[in-house]
Amino acid sequence: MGLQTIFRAVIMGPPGSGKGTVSSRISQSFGLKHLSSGDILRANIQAKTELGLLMKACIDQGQLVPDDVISRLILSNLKTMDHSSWLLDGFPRTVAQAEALDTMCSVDTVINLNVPFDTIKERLTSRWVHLASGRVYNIDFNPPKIPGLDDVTGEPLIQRDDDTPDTVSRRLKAYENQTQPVLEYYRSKGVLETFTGTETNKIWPHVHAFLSKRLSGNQQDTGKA
Ligand code: G5P
Ligand code: MG
Repeated sequence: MGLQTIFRAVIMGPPGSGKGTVSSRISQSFGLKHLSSGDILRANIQAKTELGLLMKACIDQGQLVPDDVISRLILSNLKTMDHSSWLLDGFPRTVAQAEALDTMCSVDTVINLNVPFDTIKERLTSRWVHLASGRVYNIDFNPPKIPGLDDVTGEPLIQRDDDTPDTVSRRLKAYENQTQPVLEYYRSKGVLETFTGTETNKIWPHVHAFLSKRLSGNQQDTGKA
């Protein structure tokens, strides 16, 4: 544990750009622990926690939840992962959140999925998710083996309440206004890595190659230490 270098990554991109899909490939290939703010919020809603009940209206309307609430939630989760490499998905989403994260640690790399809005809209209305694991499916792109059921657990899949066309539009606006400035924030720190495309399967090999290089660099650092 002590010899290993910890790698801290963030994955960004508009709603539906494939953050969840690419994150699960990254955690399978490179062993980074995947932490998704949206998955954590939805788990709270499903468990009817006080936080979940408070945040549900916000999320269903396609608005961002308050910075202080989400920052506290994510930072406390990250503290429990002190000794492992991680990949943050869905956080930070505002400059205030990025600054909050910086008070705890610096980010080694930010993977930015740059997918056009037109491509995204139709993906989200045909998305099905397994809430407990965060696994995502798509009727066209990666359908479950048995319609309506999760491949691994066989449990039922659901559609997200915020995947209706109107709410998707609002989420895209929130992304433009509140999240795009975060890209600038990380670009100025020199850690932003942008991957552009309309298909995850074409973007993925580039992400894989980039991380292979970055992570082997990390291991060399370990060797020297
Ligand atoms: P989330 O949960 O972070 P979003 O809106 O950022 O939600 P989302 O919708 O989860 O992002 P994604 O993870 O980027 O999208 O994309 P995905 O699920 O992998 O892929 C989308 C669909 O496309 C899937 O069905 C997938 O199978 C399919 N797909 C992938 N690739 C392809 C392809 O190449 N082709 C095709 N045809 N399909 C493909 O946040 C939700 C809400 O929580 C709150 C906010 O209210 C937010 O709206 N929230 C926060 N609020 C404030 N601050 C934060 N930090 C917050 N984090 C969450
Ligand atoms: Mg997601």
